[in-house]
Amino acid sequence: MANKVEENSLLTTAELEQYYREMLFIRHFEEKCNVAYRQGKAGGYMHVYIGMEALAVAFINSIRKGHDYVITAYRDHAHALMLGTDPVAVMAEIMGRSAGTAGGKGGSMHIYDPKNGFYGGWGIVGGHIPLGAGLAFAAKYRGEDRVTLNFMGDGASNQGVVFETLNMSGLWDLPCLYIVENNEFAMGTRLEYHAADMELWKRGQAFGIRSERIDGMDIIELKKNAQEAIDYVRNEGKPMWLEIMTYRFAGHGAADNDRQLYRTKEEEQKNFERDPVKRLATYLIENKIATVEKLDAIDADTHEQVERIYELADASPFPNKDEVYHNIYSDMTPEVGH
Ligand SMILES: Cc1ncc(C[n+]2csc(CCOP(=O)(O)OP(=O)(O)O)c2C)c(N)n1
Ligand SMILES: [Mg+2]
Repeated sequence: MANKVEENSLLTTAELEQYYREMLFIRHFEEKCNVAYRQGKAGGYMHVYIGMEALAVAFINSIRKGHDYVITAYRDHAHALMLGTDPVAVMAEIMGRSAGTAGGKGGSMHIYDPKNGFYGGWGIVGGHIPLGAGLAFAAKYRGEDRVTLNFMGDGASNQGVVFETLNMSGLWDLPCLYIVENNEFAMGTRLEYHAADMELWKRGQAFGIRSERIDGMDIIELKKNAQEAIDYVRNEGKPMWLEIMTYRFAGHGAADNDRQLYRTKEEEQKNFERDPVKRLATYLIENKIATVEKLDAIDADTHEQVERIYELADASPFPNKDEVYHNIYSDMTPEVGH
């Protein structure tokens, strides 16, 4: 039977445990990616989602998976994992192997899996925002009730093309949810050095778009707000702009080894206390929804899963020379009724 806590949060014990498991799975997956990078098994650029796990978990659990569309920038592993992309294919892509989502040609920044509604994985800051609006336009034009989740960073939200896209979205009522993952940094540039107005949530308002700022570290609150926003976009057939307050726990990318050049250890420590995984663990234990032993078992289990994923990805060969022109371009036109 649902207890008081569950009634308040409108989430069941099973859902809360699922989100805990998913956030931990992403965290262990990302930690393993960092290991792979240090081993020289992942090349190029790689950016992990540690500290931000609640965002992908809350939003992607609030859509119709495989029906709705998702697009994001290069910090993209978690979005694919949450949409149901084979985790071995994600890890193999990061390691440049033929079992990867793009046969090992895209790498970490270009995970792509349209069968699961994932349209990438893009490296040019802000470049994918109009592409996401295009997905939303296609859905509207075809009379489909699909929602597009268009994720971007706080830095990306300064790009000129974002404002053009918002104008068209407001003008044409595109069913697109813009989600600004405000992790307080654009590479080594702090928010206060890159944004004239740090209240990024206001930016949608200029285009008549409903706009809000939401906490991104409390998965219970976030899940409720994410569902409400997605329902609004789907039911009203209108865009929405959200700023989600989070923090990037790791460096910008795997090659960023000197975070103290742009932030202090004290600041980091203060923000690590906002950890969405620890926060949910405390909530589950204090409210007697789960025991410490249960949470430890989930931790060990997800850790073990990731180890196996890594081994399978590592067993996949590098692409053959004759595959060099495969998986380079993709027709992004969403298939009708996929
Ligand atoms: C058009 C363009 N300019 C610059 C870069 C270099 N660059 C890569 S990531 C990044 C910072 C983006 O920060 P943000 O949008 O906040 O995303 P986050 O990395 O925090 O997720 C920059 C400037 C780029 N990839 N594309
Ligand atoms: Mg950022």
